[in-house]
Amino acid sequence: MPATKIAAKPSLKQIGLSKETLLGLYTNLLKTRMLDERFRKLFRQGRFAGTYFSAVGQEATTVGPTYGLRDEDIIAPSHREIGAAVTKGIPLVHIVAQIYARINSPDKGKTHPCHYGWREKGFISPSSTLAGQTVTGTGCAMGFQIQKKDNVVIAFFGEGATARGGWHEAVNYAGIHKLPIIYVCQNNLWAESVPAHRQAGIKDFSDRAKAYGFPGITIDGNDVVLVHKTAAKAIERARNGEGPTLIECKTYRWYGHSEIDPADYRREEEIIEWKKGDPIARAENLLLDLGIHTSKKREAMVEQINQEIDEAVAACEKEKYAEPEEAYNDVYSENFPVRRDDY
Ligand SMILES: Cc1ncc(C[n+]2csc(CCOP(=O)(O)OP(=O)(O)O)c2C)c(N)n1
Ligand SMILES: [Mg+2]
Repeated sequence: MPATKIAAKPSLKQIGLSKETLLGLYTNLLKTRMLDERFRKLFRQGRFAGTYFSAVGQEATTVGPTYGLRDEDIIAPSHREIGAAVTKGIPLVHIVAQIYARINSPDKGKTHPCHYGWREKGFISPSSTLAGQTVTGTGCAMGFQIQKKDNVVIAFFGEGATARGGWHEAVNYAGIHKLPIIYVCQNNLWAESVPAHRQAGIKDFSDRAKAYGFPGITIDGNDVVLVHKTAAKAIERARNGEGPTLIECKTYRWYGHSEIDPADYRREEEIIEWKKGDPIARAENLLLDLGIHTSKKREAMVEQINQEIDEAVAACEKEKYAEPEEAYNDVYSENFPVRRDDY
């Protein structure tokens, strides 16, 4: 009888990350997933208005690059970056208040759900115009370069946004000036109902970087270890003044474009196939194999996270909406610290 091959269990050394980093990544993945699923439920219950853009299935693409950043580093997010908001350390109560558009939200209820932002943690409130945050983020990277600071910017966007003119202008500028920015493309194969092959004549969106003179790489976006390590290298490059990197993370959104989209333009088999590669389950299995996690620990984590979410939701549901005059506050800044002629 042929000997059965037993797959060797990985070691921490082979993975190349510390136990603390792996547990940190996993905790943020789990928290993001639980918060996201809770928001979907709360929306269906009619507890907040508008819609909700779930990022379930894509968590590793945002948690991986954001974990370990400095407070001074800047995130330029789009509409599916709940994982970056959680991982950068925006308090849950601010995240929930943003979704509920209440006065205790950092933007005091000015913007649409999923436009998280908090100045203290360098998290820019995104613009609804796709790729708008790529332009603002590139401007922030220019600011760091002018100020001779070794901070970095991470700009997130979907593959659909890379067709926008502003996106190309921003990355071209970053390539010319070797700006400290990492562009993370979450290629979830769809831009609303438009499949990726109807959005571009290329298979890998990282190829776009070639035109702008900096490296582009395509990776499995559901492998949080790979995403984190790839981003860490790009961050180091940026801090060393070597310029931008484009990282394309292949991933998949499990649900509709937003909660009001039944997503019936997708084949059931495609969804089933991608769910098999669930980034949270993959991270969890790795930790179990490494012997640094147990199902009992998971239960305790789930209980604690649920309690934190319950408290944040209860606090926000008690809050008021802003008065209409609030629309005029915090819109323009009198304070422009960077002088263009210093450049
Ligand atoms: C300039 C502009 N066009 C259209 C929209 C409407 N819109 C919002 S998200 C979206 C799809 C974006 O697809 P992608 O960039 O791949 O991100 P994903 O939603 O898949 O995460 C569209 C068309 C918009 N916000 N801005
Ligand atoms: Mg997309």
